[in-house]
Amino acid sequence: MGLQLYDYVLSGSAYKARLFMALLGLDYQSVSIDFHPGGEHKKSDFLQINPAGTLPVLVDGDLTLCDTQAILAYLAHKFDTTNQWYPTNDPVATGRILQWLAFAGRLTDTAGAARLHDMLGRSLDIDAARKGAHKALRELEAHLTEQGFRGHAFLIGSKPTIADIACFPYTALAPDGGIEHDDYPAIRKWLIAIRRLPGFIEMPGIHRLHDMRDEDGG
Ligand SMILES: N[C@@H](CCC(=O)N[C@@H](CS)C(=O)NCC(=O)O)C(=O)O
Repeated sequence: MGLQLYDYVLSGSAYKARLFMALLGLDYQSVSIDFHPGGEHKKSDFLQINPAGTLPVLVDGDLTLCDTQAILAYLAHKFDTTNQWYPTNDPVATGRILQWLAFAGRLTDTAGAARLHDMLGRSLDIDAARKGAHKALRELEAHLTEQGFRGHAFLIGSKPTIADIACFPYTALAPDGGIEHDDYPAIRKWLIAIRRLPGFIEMPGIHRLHDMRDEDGG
């Protein structure tokens, strides 16, 4: 059997896996989970697959992987013949990618949480979530501005890696949680660069480039 993804259409985390598989040209079977309103990811059948009760989950034969960033790393190692997306032969790039994969977790916990609050009525401290998201976006903006000075369009260099894929969805979806992009020009440019990648796919809330205002004239 091929790849299987436990999936939910509105999940930014599941979209990371869907997007990366599309960019790699991989086929997979989607197993749709009723995250909302059904809460199927917290029920016993799903908890046997992922005790953490989170989406997505990737199954490849005997392997079950439950963390989105781990899924991206696994897919890159197994299927990326170019060694572009996760160049583990380069210690500096590896360290930097792992740093941004951890940062992606902060985006999920802040911008992603604010989106759950605003879109699905999740009860949480929305002010803390938005404050944390803006702090993370300021860090991302500063890094991408520096990268721009070096002539680099992406987080690690001139080519996209799994770090970009991990950080993209909750940055792009931040306005769904009341976190606007107005103060982050370098981030807006980076979001467009990712949308330009061959094989890019959309999700609700992240449209294809031709639906957007193009900010750099391309
Ligand atoms: N650290 C996990 C977090 C993934 C995550 O938070 N997924 C969301 C869906 S986008 C989820 O399942 N949340 C459970 C919930 O809020 O009930 C990962 O990156 O895989």
